[in-house]
Amino acid sequence: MAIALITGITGQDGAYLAKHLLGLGYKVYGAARRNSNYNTERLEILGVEKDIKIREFELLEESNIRNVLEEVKPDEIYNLGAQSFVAASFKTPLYTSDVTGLGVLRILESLRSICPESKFYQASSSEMFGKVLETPQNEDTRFYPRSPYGVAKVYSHFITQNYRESYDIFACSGILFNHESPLRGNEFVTKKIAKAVARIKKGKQDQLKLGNLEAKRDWGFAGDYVEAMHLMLQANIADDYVISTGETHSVKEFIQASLEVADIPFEWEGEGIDTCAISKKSGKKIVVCSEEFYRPAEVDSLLGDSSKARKILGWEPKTKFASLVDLMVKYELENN
Ligand code: NAP
Ligand code: F7E
Repeated sequence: MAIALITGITGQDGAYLAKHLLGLGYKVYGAARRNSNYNTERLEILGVEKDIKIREFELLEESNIRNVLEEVKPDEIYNLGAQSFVAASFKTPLYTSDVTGLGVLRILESLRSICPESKFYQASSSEMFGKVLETPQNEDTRFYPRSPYGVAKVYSHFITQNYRESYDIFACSGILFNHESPLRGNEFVTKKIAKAVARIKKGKQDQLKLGNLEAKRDWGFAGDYVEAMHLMLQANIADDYVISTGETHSVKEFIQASLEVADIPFEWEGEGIDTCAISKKSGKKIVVCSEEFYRPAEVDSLLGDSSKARKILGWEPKTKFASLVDLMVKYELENN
């Protein structure tokens, strides 16, 4: 039975990947940092928490990483752990660089001496493209990160590549574009919108306050994207792959589609920071913009070209924008 170790097991992708690998017959170890108690809520929602062996794991602590690798000796390591919220990275740039950037080097150094045969997956990000230098973005597009998070991911991307080339480690990076699900963290824009729209529909919330509605993202479904992570480690050659849907939509379009799914009639008014959505029923503003949610530097528009992954890995996204919005808003209407 193949053994997989997943860091960031308590996060969105950790839960979906664990479920996917268990389904394929893997023995799954989940690496989680010590809190007052482990946040296993997402694993419970997917019904897999009892099948995963949790090990204490802190990306800031190399001795701890070494101990886990010595005990588990995984065939495959999926490094999904990170300070992953871009907005927070402007407030904690050093911490983000340490966890999201240097944390990867701590794993690679430990892997190199303890289990050099382990295959390694690094969670790279479309945030590395930032202020994009070409559209759509593919594996050859130059990086231009726009946040401490994006810069840390560029570091971890290149250090992964460097260990592959220097030490012949089977190390891959998946350059994943935004991927969402009902298990997405509450602070990310899609979950924030889906949750608020359901609450507005039920009369539990009056208004949704957001930042830049013009930003565009290539949004996919996390359940589809974790399949690509696994496929990368099964390929003959270790390499890097863009994973995306090939469609881009603005935050405003996401709101519009969400309000339509919840059957809330509305109309847009104003422009830029004065944009708001007015309920046709109550005449009140149900969506407004606030300076508070704008970032010091923005990634305006992302659109991925995943033809390499489609060709070599045989991967393709099954869930497109409309279905993603539908599944996220309906989940909130049923469970919120
Ligand atoms: P997420 O939900 O924020 O999960 C992040 C995970 O990292 C959580 O389990 C968190 O643990 C853990 N973590 C944070 N700091 C840690 C530390 N110091 N030591 C050990 N673990 C730590 O993120 P996600 O959406 O699942 O994304 C997974 C990975 O893909 C991340 O590396 C992210 O940067 C990257 N990525 C995500 C996307 C996307 O659209 N979702 C796109 C591209 C790349 P706690 O539960 O204790 O906080
Ligand atoms: O923002 C805008 C915001 O925080 C998307 C992470 O998983 O994907 C994610 O990073 C857009 C941005 O995701 C609000 O300014 C407007 O333009 O959902 P987000 P992100 O920053 O794209 C990448 C690929 C990762 O790797 C990251 O780990 O939406 N926006 N108003 C807002 N965003 C938030 N969060 N909240 C707002 O109120």
